[in-house]
Amino acid sequence: MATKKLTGGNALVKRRVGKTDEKKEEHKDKEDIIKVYFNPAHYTVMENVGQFAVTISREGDVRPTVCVDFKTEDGTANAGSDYEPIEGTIIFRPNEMHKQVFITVIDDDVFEEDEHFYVRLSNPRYLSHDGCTPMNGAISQSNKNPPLLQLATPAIATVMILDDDHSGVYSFAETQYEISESVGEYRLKVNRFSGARGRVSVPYHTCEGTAKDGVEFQMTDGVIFFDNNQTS
Ligand SMILES: [Ca+2]
Ligand SMILES: [Ca+2]
Ligand SMILES: [Ca+2]
Repeated sequence: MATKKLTGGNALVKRRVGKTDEKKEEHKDKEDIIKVYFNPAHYTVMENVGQFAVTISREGDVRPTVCVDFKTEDGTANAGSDYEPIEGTIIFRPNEMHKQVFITVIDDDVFEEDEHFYVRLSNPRYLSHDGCTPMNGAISQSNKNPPLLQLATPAIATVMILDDDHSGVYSFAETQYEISESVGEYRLKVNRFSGARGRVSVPYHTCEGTAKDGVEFQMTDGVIFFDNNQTS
């Protein structure tokens, strides 16, 4: 009967409570469906997070014990090298509305793109005394018409792993250079530090100071590239 928790209720619905037929109608709308889903569906974690939790929620009648299976699934991230695969069954006991599944992310020293994987729910079902019964099977003698139990959207959670293996910080080797007018072409050294992961492009361009373009120097711009592990 307690439907306010779920919908906020409105006056119309509240007034109906008590009338058998109308009550049944309301019952059908609100309590005759139990939904399980991820809440939220998107998670973003650092590669060095270690363990983190995804949350699964149950909505609708909170009295019966229900369970649902979960399983991780590769996206661009791979089980065994980027995260530890896991599968199992979550059980919602009476009055439990939120459950967590803990997943371990594998840290390495390799520069990677940010990668993702999935956690999928399946096979929601009632829990009988001797274990989980098939989906929407009878719960017990006391309830001949158990609420419909189903997965709701999102039944798949996406986990984004942000790589923490740094691609580096870039600077000129010196803050000032003194060169003679007759030097011709002069090359400046650029250093990469605090990480050297991945191939990186660094755009550059000259700007006028007191020296003017076309008079004291020639404007130039371009891009320099650092290969993976290249530091200068
Ligand atoms: Ca990784
Ligand atoms: Ca790392
Ligand atoms: Ca990495």
